[in-house]
Amino acid sequence: MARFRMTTFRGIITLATLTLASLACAAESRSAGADAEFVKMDTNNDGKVSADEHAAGAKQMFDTMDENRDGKVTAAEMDASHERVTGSKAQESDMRAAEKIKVVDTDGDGVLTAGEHAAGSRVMLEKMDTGKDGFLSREELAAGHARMKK
Ligand SMILES: [Ca+2]
Ligand SMILES: [Ca+2]
Ligand SMILES: [Ca+2]
Repeated sequence: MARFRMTTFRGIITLATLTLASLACAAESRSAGADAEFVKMDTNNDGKVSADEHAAGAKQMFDTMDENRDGKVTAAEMDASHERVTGSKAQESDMRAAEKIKVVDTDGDGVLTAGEHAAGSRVMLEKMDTGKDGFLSREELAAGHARMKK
């Protein structure tokens, strides 16, 4: 009887461990994009992204998107870079590149300059910095991403 109970107990533990593991896994894949981005931006590895680190990360992203290096990012370049980075075409559910540009395109010419992109990412940082300490925590970045996807 004792033996039977022990086996049942072990079975429950195993089940619980498996469930936890798969939950953690699901959460991980959901926030993997934000997490990878966070690690990349947190260049001094202090666990938070400063305004400077965020600006540097945004600049890097801009340069990656600006394929022909003319200092401007067009909707086509943005779509192409999305394909390069993710390996798949932008989904219907994703925001169109033209719409993304419109959000920060202050002079409304449909093209993003480095200045417009920098200003836009500063606004984004302020919006995501819900703790208002001037830094982005991992959680704030993940939450910001989750909000953007809605
Ligand atoms: Ca940092
Ligand atoms: Ca360009
Ligand atoms: Ca513009």
